[in-house]
Amino acid sequence: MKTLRNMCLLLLAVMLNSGPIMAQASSKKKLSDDERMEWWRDSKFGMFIHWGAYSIIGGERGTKIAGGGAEWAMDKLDYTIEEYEKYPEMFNPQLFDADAWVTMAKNAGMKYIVLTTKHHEGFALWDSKVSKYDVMDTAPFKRDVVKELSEACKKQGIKFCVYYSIVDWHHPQAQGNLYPNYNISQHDDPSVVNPEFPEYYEKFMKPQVGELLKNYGDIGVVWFDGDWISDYTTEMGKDLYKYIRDIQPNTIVNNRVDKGRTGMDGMNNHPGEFAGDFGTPEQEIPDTGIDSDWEACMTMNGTWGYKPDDNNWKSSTDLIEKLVDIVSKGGNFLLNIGPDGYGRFPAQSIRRLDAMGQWTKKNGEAIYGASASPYEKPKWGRYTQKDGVLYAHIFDWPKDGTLKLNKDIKVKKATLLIDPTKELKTLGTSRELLIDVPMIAPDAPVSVVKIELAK
Ligand code: FHN
Repeated sequence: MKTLRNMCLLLLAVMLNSGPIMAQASSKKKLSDDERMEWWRDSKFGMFIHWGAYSIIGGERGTKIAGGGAEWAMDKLDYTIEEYEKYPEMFNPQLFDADAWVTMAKNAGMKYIVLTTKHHEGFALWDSKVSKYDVMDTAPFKRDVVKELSEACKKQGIKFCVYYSIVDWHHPQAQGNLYPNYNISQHDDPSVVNPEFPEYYEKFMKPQVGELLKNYGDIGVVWFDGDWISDYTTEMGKDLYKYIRDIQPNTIVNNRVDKGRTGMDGMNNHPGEFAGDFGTPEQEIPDTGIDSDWEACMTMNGTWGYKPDDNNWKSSTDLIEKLVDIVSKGGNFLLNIGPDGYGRFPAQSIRRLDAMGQWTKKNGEAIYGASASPYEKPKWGRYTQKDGVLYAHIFDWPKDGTLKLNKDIKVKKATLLIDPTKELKTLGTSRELLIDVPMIAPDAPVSVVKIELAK
């Protein structure tokens, strides 16, 4: 009797521990839209990872070097499907270490990771049952990258998110009008449509997206791309958004799930209602704040995928200022890494992550959970605000030791963010608010003055 009882208890424990992840995800309380977006709005800073078979190619073929992003190697270096297949067949990045990747993101101050689970080349980085063109069946690697990275994120407490390309250059039904004769003027040409695309959508794409949502625990964001092909319709976008939220009700989805934007514009600008939770300006930061959720994605050099020929690196100072600029306008910053074909982050990227981590460790209070500034951009930098506190992020330190701010700011107390013990002298005049600061920037490249506001 006792043995039977023990067996029942054991069975119950096993069921509770190893129940399908989907059941775990969907049994969670359904949040309101604001609750659902909360972690993402507070996070501000995430890591984009562009990794695939193109990371072996590095944007080079013989004497040719692909212009722009090296993740477009298949298109730009004129590979046929058969020629290109040899790269997934040699994908074996023995130096891939999911824990080390996540640690680097965390140390940089990033709160979420978006991995290209399948980019335009069509090669899937997880164990897909829909297709054999994946890391387990085609590649010698035989390790499920999505599984390892999602588990490392969970272990280290950061959100795991998936990028998925709608266009698929390996799939005969989903190449859009981009391949093999890419022509940007055809982006919105509705006459160029593959009548078999709906079959790809129903039998390939949707099931693949379903796998990502059912088998890898909570997915923070589903980040679509390749939405511009004429074959993909707004009806599919709305259907897909619903499908995703039915599986994981609290997941966030970017605006490229639908057809609300013109060409490559970041924000929706077509009339009508569109699915998607946030806009996606790419390689640009809007001039002013935008009154809806948005995330600027950007490369550290000029390419998303690994490209040793591209040495046009943005400086760490520039990247820190971009983070502040984005937060001061109410957005998130999704900063890209293009690991190589062995699984290593480029040294230049690691240096920049380190520098950003040093800065965010000291100044994170002025970034995470902060919102857009109510004041116009000052000449010397940017403002962010949170809980009755205004943060002045100073890019150009005043040579005369006096910081000039908007006259409407009413101060209770001002200090340097890195030295809360020493109160700074302030003087309100009819034209501006003046704050006495040290002659030398205490925390270059961006020093922050914390201003507690009077009620
Ligand atoms: O074509 C892609 C590109 O390779 C890269 O993935 C970026 C990231 O946002 N999105 C596309 C262009 O919009």
